[in-house]
Amino acid sequence: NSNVSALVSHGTKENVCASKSLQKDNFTGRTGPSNYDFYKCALIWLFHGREGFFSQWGSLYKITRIKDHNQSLNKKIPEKRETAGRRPKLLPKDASVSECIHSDEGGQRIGVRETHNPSGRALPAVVWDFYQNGCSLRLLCPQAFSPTVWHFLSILQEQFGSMAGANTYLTPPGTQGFAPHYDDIEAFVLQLEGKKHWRVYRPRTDAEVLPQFSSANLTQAELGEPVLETVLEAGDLLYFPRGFIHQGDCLPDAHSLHITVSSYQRNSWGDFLEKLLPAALQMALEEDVEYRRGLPMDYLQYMGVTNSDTVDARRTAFVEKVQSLIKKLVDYAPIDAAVDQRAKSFLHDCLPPVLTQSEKAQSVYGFPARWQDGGPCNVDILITKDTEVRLLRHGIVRLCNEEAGVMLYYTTENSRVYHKEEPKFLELDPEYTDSIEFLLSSYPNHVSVANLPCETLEEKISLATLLFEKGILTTEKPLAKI
Ligand SMILES: O=C(O)CCC(=O)C(=O)O
Ligand SMILES: [Mn+2]
Repeated sequence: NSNVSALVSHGTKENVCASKSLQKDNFTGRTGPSNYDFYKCALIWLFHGREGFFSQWGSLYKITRIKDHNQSLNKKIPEKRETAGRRPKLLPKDASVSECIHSDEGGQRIGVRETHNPSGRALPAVVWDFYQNGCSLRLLCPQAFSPTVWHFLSILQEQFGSMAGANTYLTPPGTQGFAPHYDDIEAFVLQLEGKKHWRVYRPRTDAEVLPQFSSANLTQAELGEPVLETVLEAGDLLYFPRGFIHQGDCLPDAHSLHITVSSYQRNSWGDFLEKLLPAALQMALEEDVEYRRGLPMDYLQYMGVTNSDTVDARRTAFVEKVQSLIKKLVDYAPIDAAVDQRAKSFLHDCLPPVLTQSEKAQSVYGFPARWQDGGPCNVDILITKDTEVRLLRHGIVRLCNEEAGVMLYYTTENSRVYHKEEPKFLELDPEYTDSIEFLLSSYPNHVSVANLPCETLEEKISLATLLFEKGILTTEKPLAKI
């Protein structure tokens, strides 16, 4: 019963595509990820490993188990429980907000939407009261509750090289929760339960194409004709690019539960330049006296908007000087260092990697609790010159050369909740950088500790042990426990 709808924009032309009619040739010739790339990714999730994906959807229901508390609401909701007998926990503070078509006036809905974000915990009884009164519920950060979503997003973040996030929306039958709007992310809407009627609109102006920020709520009067109108049913996927206006409403006979997976927030060339240009100017100021010379004493008199129509040789000279300094900035732009800084914040945004059972056994997590028989039990990690090691994943570390020294940023100690942990890094003696690069270039092959390009065997073993303890390195065979 699955179908894939995608709105794929190519240049100025949009195509509504069903998967069968999608031709790759229509999407070539662009730099950066074309919308085709995003769409292809969506198809890969859906069709490859589909069995695994769908069979694991059970765990998504965990998110909505608060339904258990209100049986009357379950009438139209199929009974699907992940783990019998487990009572839902309270959602953490800020885990839920709701929004609704509000206010009946003389029995008529007038379509005013309000966002309710009561402080404190989202208590099930309160949440269900909102729902029964026609509110949609938005559950933030499902990856913190659901291992499936965590796994799913952790793969996507690696694929996209940009943080992947998610929100889950539950809407009662016959209502619309959110006003039309556009978002600042690439959006993948996966219908989990029930149905939702969607209308999607192309950006209205050039300024709204691939926007850097999300829109405010829009009114129907501000919209033209939808470029896509469709009803999603459980298992369907809808992709729409950043900036496409969308609105979803429930049919009278079905509730809707969907998850929106998002990526590519603030990940444009302009966002990169926002980091790079101040750094370039900083370098130029340090290295080139031209940038430190004083401005002309009289420039306030002939420059400025009020003087912009005046013909004046001093104006021409001023403008040319600015242009030449800007052009010269290119030579000072620390492009690779700025990329490393973005990588560093990306690593902070990242979900920690999800480990398979065998990866766990081959990593520091294979070492059991260290409290035994009423006392601490020392489990030493014994890495020798013959131990075969590799990085757990290629994308989990980044070397950054910073003023304070060489830092190795890593994701393995991140939280499933966005930025709950500070950025994690190790300060490394610069002589260890070759070993990190060696591990990166050898990936996914194992290398023996003896082959790490450190000076002494002691250094090789202590570096490997440190990285193993942080969950960054795994061993080819589970280490013997001492
Ligand atoms: O379901 C809705 O009403 C809106 C959801 C939405 O805006 C989204 O998933 O991005
Ligand atoms: Mn949205």
